[in-house]
Amino acid sequence: MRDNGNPSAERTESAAGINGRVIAGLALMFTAVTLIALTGCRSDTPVNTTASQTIDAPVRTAGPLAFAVKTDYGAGSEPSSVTTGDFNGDGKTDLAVANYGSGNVSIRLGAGDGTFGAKVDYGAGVNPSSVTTGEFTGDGNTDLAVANYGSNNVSVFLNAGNGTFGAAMNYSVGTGPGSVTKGDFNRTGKISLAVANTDSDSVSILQGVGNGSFGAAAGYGAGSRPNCVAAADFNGDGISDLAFANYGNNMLSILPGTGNGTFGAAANYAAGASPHSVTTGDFNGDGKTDVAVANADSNDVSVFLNAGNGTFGAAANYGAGTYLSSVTTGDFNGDGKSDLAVSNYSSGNVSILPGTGDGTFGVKSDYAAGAGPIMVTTGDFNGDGKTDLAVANWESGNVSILLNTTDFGNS
Ligand SMILES: [Ca+2]
Ligand SMILES: [Ca+2]
Ligand SMILES: [Ca+2]
Ligand SMILES: [Ca+2]
Repeated sequence: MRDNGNPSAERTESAAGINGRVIAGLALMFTAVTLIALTGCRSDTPVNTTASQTIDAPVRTAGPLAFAVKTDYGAGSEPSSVTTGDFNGDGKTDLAVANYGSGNVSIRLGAGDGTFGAKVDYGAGVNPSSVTTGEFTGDGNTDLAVANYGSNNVSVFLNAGNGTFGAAMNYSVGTGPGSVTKGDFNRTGKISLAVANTDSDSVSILQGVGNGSFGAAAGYGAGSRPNCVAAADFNGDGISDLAFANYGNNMLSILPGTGNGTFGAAANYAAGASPHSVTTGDFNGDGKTDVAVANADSNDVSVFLNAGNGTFGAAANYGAGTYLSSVTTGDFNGDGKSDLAVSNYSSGNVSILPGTGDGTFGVKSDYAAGAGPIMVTTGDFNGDGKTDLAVANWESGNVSILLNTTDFGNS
């Protein structure tokens, strides 16, 4: 259906289409069909947060979901991925953005009132496709890892403790890495990295040493064109497993972790057309981690409920906007139930699908982002206890911040 040729060549042609010609419609078509293939992935590991939200949060009478009109902050060229963390340790949530076109990562420190300070850029590899946070050294400061699609490596940036980062240390992975996430895959208490290699149909595991360096990558098969990887414990054995969105064969793949840093054979589940992003959460409140996948070509989200042993039933599908590029979880209306946030690349907005708590989702509501939103992530940017949104807009070269203004009611 798509991406049968050389993806790098397609992306080069696409970039030329955007930058070299003034044929907006054609450029948009190229972008939507090819560029988005490389990201749109929730690269954090939200399972713990989601579980605590679902189980521990007080049940409240939530008002209608509402977000303020977006505020935009400039990024580099073709921002492909955004994540959040407290990089300077002031208790306020900051932003990290990977820029595909400019080969760097942009940091903006949060002021705590929903606004952000000036952008500081750090050079990464060629065509960064994904950024995640982790504590790689044990000093309590949040570090960064960036997957570089064009240079087939991962750049690790160590935090000096004040929100500034040292020069990148680069580690080779497979071909065309499209996504990076973290986990303790060998139960050493040290954070390792899992990288989905979109062009070599594999995952690379970089074992964390604990001092900020990583051991050589070990590779495993991961389906056909894995574009996004998420780590979570699906079978409840206390060991991190991996989930992949594979747009080459329209499958969700689950790789069980063995606990020594290796993984067992993949189990595959049918998703919609061209799944590009995967996230995890407990959608029915049974304490077992479920999965949601955003399907670009079928314009819907596939929700897979965990049978309890790490296997999944058939997907239930929920429509969102057009050309879904990413999905993540959060409790946006304060009812203690996990909801879904989806970025719609071609519609230029974000859809929120409210969770009912029984594993199903209600009618979506839409909120405007920039042009070509390729990834949405969450954070509380103004410290009011309500989960806000940050959206990386590929075509407009910025990040949209949408503050949650929902009336959570009395707790
Ligand atoms: Ca901060
Ligand atoms: Ca569940
Ligand atoms: Ca909710
Ligand atoms: Ca907030």
